[in-house]
Amino acid sequence: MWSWATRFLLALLGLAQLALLADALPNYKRVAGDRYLIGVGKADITGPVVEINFAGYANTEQIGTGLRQRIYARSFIIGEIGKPANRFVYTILDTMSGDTAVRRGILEGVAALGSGYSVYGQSNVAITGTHSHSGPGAWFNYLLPQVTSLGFDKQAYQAIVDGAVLSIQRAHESLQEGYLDFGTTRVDDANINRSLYAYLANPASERAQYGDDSVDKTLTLLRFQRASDGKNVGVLTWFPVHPTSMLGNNTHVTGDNKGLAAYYFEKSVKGDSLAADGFVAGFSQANVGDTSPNVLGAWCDDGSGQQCDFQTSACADGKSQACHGRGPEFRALDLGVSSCRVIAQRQFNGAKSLYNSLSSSSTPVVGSSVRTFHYFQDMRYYTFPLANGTQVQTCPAALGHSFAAGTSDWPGAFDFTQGDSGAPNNPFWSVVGGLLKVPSAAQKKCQEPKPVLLNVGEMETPYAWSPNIVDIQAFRVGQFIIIVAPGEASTMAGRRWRNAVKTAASSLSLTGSVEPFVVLGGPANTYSHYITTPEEYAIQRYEGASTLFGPWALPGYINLTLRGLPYLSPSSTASPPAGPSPPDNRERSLSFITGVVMDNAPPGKSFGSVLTAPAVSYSRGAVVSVTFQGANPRNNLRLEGTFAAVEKLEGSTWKQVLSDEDWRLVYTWKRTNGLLGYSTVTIDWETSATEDQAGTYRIRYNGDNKPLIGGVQSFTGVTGSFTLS
Ligand SMILES: *[C@@H]1O[C@H](CO)[C@@H](O)[C@H](O)[C@H]1NC(C)=O
Ligand SMILES: *[C@@H]1O[C@H](CO)[C@@H](O)[C@H](O)[C@H]1NC(C)=O
Ligand SMILES: *[C@@H]1O[C@H](CO)[C@@H](O)[C@H](O)[C@H]1NC(C)=O
Ligand SMILES: CC(=O)N[C@H]1CO[C@H](CO)[C@@H](O)[C@@H]1O
Repeated sequence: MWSWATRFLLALLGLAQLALLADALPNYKRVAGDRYLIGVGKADITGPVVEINFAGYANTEQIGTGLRQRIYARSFIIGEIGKPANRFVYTILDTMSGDTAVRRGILEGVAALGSGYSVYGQSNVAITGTHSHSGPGAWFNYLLPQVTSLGFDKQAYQAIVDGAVLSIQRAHESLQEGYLDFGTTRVDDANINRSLYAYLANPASERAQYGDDSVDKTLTLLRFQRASDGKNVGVLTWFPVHPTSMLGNNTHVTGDNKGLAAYYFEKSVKGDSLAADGFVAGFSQANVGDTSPNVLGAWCDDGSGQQCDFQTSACADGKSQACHGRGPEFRALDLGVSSCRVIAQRQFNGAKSLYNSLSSSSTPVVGSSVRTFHYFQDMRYYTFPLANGTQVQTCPAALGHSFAAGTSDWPGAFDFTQGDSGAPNNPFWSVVGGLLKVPSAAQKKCQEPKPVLLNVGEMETPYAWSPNIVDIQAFRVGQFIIIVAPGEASTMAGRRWRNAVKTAASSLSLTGSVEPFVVLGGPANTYSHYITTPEEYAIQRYEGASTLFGPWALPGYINLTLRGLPYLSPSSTASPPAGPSPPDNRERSLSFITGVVMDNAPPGKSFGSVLTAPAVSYSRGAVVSVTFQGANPRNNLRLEGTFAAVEKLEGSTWKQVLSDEDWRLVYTWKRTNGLLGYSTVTIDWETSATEDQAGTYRIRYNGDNKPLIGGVQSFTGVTGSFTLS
């Protein structure tokens, strides 16, 4: 019998052999870092694409009519070898934000996967959103963001939860030994500061450290490389830009500029000898608060040809309704589609050239330990000292007057308190609007100089309106530290937060002799709106007005993050006390969202009948548009599947070449007779001279109809063939 020591030596030899094998492959540049367990996974989270309000712009009229691009959860797992407890999951959802209800559902779903998954829990799972403004809403835990969506929708919620759980399962099943390395690059033309007036309130000496950058221009990329053959399995990037390229009147689901950048990246490595099958590209959000993708600035659409007022964003009429940020392609009146493509492309280009350059120069992640911490903190009157010793406190959540005005990325749709446009037609608001409470004296004082418009933190009827309890969380792998922010930090807020963590990490020797590297990701775990610096808060533009917990919110978050930092020490085996549980509003949430009653086809037609056939031929660059007799897509979300497909004739068989995943294939549903349940589906294929081959094609529509009585039935419709040349 061999002793355990002999076996251990043999095992080591085995590993060394594997490493030699990989090093022998000519194309792979071995990262000289330490080994970790790494895994990546992606899954579909596309909820109801019609008849549900979109999350982000809080525009009641922005209700889904279809799908341009399916949305996804992308999960990344990093762990310590041989120590299952020391591991974390970083999930990016193509949604407006992380959320308390969604995170609870995901943790429950992961736990239900069985004993191998018991290592994942509160401490080590981060649920972040890209902050896209072009996907279905109605999944929020708290009342305020439910107002515009008319409440909570189980189907919308469950689609996100199930897809996120599946992405984590896939990442877990793909766990293997590998290396991590990272690099940074500048992406200069994909974001600007939309609240420069507030930014300029930060001290000149502090701003001077960042030159002319009133937003962060740095994109950070973390590369995942498996040890077995040196292939890359994924990348995780951080870059701050609002995914508001798609405008507030777009009604097709997309992942906006982050989801599209991820799509471009994943497509670009298909078939690449350095990339593994199933490669996942995550484009995570960073200190997004005051950034905009509308890089041509904010202009008054009132015929005046003027820029919006620098201080207030108002136009000549004294209001900000006419003020709109302009994306690079703002002249194309296509609901932001063209601008979105450009901003996505710019992020993708930066990330891809950085990825390519990592083969010759990158920073390996070293120090084999992985640590995490998480705790819940009640932000109501948390008292702590500033650096100069002055005691300050955070406050119950509240939103100020400028919140109602919205931003130059999209003006506020209605003023909640005056209830003018929009509000009277909102049955949800009719029920809850009367419950608005005036702020207590302590709250008023605490929030100064914010004039409180919505005193959400002191309103618990019929259930909590906004979070008072937030997630404080950070991860560390080697010298790489991730702050998981429960809100949208402004540019300078993010810098201060990262700098404070970096300084403290150094003085606590969390990363040994290697310099710590800190990123900030979010909005994650719960959506607590904005986080500005105290100086920006004093200005009370939209971002300051939306900083829920008062002027000292940022110093408070920094204090709370630093409090947890010792748990990231390689020698730490402890966790902080869990803190108070946030309320679970999933079962008590109101909903005025009605389900599908029935679908029918008019006499002489059946579901899937072609109503508008394609032409005989098209030249590349043209739009192929066809229409079918349809049914409500809420009957079956077809997760991991497709409503629309382009099929190409290859030999004698039809092969699917484009699906809902593809940006250039657009699915639109239209109710044509509400009483009788008739509807149509239009599928538009925006063909491309560079991306599509000439050939013979046809278009397929997969649908599901709901009879008045009985179960949902699937059907498919297919057009005749046509040629593309
Ligand atoms: C959408 O909004 C933009 C910006 O206000 C406007 O220019 C455009 O005409 C609108 N499009 C539609 C179809 O309403
Ligand atoms: C954070 O605040 C607590 C009091 O709540 C204080 O004891 C601690 O020193 C503060 N930490 C830092 C790093 O300022
Ligand atoms: C400490 O700093 C804060 C924020 O800059 C300031 O408001 C306060 O007056 C300072 N306290 C003292 C004692 O200087
Ligand atoms: C560096 C940067 O993004 N600067 C922009 C800040 O925002 C103003 C308008 O809001 C632009 O004019 C600057 O170019």
